[in-house]
Order: sequence, then structure tokens, then C-alpha cells
Amino acid sequence: MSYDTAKAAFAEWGVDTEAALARLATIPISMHCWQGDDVVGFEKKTGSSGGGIQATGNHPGRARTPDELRADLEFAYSMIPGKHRLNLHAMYMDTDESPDRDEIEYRHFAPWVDWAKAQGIGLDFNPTFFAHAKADDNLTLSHPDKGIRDFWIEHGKRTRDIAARIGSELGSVCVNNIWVPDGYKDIPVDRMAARQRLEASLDEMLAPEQDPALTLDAVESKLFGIGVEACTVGSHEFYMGYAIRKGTLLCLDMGHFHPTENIADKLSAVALSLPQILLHVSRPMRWDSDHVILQNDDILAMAQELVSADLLDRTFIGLDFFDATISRTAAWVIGVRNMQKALLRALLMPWDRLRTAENTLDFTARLTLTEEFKDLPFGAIWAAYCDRLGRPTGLALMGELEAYQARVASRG
Ligand code: RNT
Ligand code: ZN
Repeated sequence: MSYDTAKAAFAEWGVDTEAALARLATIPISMHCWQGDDVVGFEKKTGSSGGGIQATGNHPGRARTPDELRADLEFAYSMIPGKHRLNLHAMYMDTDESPDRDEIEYRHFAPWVDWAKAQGIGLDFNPTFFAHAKADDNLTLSHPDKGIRDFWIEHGKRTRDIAARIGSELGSVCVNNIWVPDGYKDIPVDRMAARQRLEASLDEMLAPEQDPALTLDAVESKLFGIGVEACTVGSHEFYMGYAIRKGTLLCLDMGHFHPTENIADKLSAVALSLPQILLHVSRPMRWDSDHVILQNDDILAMAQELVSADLLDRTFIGLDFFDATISRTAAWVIGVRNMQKALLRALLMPWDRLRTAENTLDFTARLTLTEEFKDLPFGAIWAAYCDRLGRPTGLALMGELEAYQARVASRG
């Protein structure tokens, strides 16, 4: 179907496809570096990701160096319409030195910033509180040992300085997201003490003031992880309270709640108490499995809430999945494009009609509208968007993804 025909079909319902496309073009998605190498990173040591997160699979082509990862990223961005961001973890330092986590400095990440400048993209950042000998007990900022806590507090402080410098170099605020794996495999007897230690460590880490125009702190809660089934110190209630009291962003990861909880529903609720939110858009399957995101009901509902509740301007959209059983570059491209497609679908909804139906208690009309709208020719609008921005769709996209994968498959 031609774009013009599709445009007319939406216009019949009072929906302006040009306005939707113009809005979509302003929404950056923060693409996570760790899908490119199975959350391994570039520190001069090996080890599993740890912390209860796990990339499974051994598909050929894993990026082994920063240069390989950047090449893969450049390819992925070239398949995604619009300008986006890169979300970097501290373990992805690019340096010949071997700084420990409490020794990292801006210079260890400067090549990433030079690259981001050349690409014209923004960067986000994360301290890495896992995959390290001092995190082997799955206790970091809440560890009973002050020496271990201090080590991780120093790590976190340094990442905040680095994030601020990144924000200033790139002229774009760098969100620094704090996720710690801390928890207990079996039932703890003093949850309160662990949570008090986590809170005190966070307070100390966040005490130095940073310019909010350069960097913003976010805190990410979790339900449970492998090896920390009985108690996660940084639970949802813990961090929601913390973020509200201390003025950080709250990061909602879609894999970090009970499987039947509706994460989209939480947005408007937390947004009443928090000026800004960070999302880790992910797809849990039975657990926090971090599957590549689909255009499924969860993602569509999330995008609809962002649009309907007018939260796009105060929500940072980051992705968080890692699948090593398929082409890693394809995983990025499919995931980011699905997030964009979900947003576009939401931007193409007849919101005025829907709201009127709801507010007049005409739930029949509301249901008719949402269901009839699923039949509208969304695909033609998306294809036109990709075409205008020089990005392939359909078989052409498939060919590009396969050709790139074939090029990297020989990596050892
Ligand atoms: C882990 C969290 C966290 C990580 C990344 C690598 O469960 O979701 O966000 O996935 O920091
Ligand atoms: Zn996450």
C-alpha cells in the first residue's frame, strides 16, 4: 500500500501521520552496548557476567574489542531510522591500562566519547557492580564489610564524574544508572540492616553534587536474580522510596517485576511523584531472561502510556536485553526498531476519540476503536519513515542483517 493511501486511512479517524512521524524522529532510544558482546566487557580479565544475569548462547561473531563493538554498533545504527544513543557500562573501558573499578577515570573512556562525537550520538553510562571478585558474594554497596562497601562507593563516585564529563563533552545529558545485584540466596535474618547499608552507601556515593544538565543519577530495582532468590536488597519499594526522597530518577526494567504485573500501568503512578523516569525495555520470559523485545502487548502498552500520559519528554528510553543465540547486531536492530514501531503505533492512535469514549463511560466505543485501529495500515507508515531516512525494510533489511552477520561470523 502506498504511503498516501495509508495516510488517508488514518486521516479518516482524525490522525495526522506526518505529525506522528515528526514526533517519532525526536525520540532517542538508548541502545545498550552489552547486547554486542554478551555482557563481557573489555577489562583485562575474564569471567562471567555474574550478579544473577546471564547471556545464553554462543552464536558466532561476538565483539571482542572496542573496535569490533563500535563497528557492530555503526552497522546497527545504519539499519535504524533516526539518531539514537549508546548506553555504556563501566566494564567497557577502552584503554591499555588495567584500572580496577575504583580507579577508573574519564580517560579510560575517552575513545568512546570521540567516537560518539564523530557519530553525532549521545552516551549514557552505568557503574558495573558485577563480574568482579569483590562482587562474588552478590553483595556490593550493602556488604557487611565496610572495605568492600567503600570500594564500590568509590567506583560509583567515579562513574558519576565520568558521566558528567561525557555529558559536557557531548553537550547532552548522560544518564548514569545504578543497578547492584545485592541479595541473598536464602532467607536473610536482617533485611533491615542490609537495606540500611545500601541506603547509606548510596547516600555517600550520591553526595557529591553533579550538574543535572550534564548527568542524572538513576536507581534500578529488581525482584530477584539467579542466586539471589530469597531477597533483593534494592527492591522496587526500596528504590521507589529512595528516588522520591533523594531526587534521583527511578529505572523501571520490564524484567524486574512479577510476570503478571503490568509495567505500563506503573508509569503514570510513579510519574506523579517523580519528575523523570528511566526505562529498561526488556522481555522477560518466566524470569528476567532479557529476550529481544517484540512488538508484543507489553511493549505496545508501554508506548501507549508514554504517549497517552504525555511522558515522552520526561522519560529516558533505554533497552536491556541480551541474546547470544542469534546475530547480536540483528538483535539490536530488531529490538530498537520494535521500540520505535511501538511508539509510532501509539502516536498514531486516535487519542481524542478514545479519551472522549472513556470519559463518557462509552466503553463499547473505546473497545471498538482500539480493536478497529489494529487493522489500520501502520506498516505503510513505518515503511515510508524508513524509506525517507534511508533505512531498509522487509527483505532488504533481512539481506543486510544476514550479510553483516556473515562478515563477523569468523571472529574467534
Ligand atoms: C540486571 C539489570 C541491569 C543489567 C545491565 C547490564 O538485571 O537489568 O540493568 O541488565 O546493567
Ligand atoms: Zn536493567
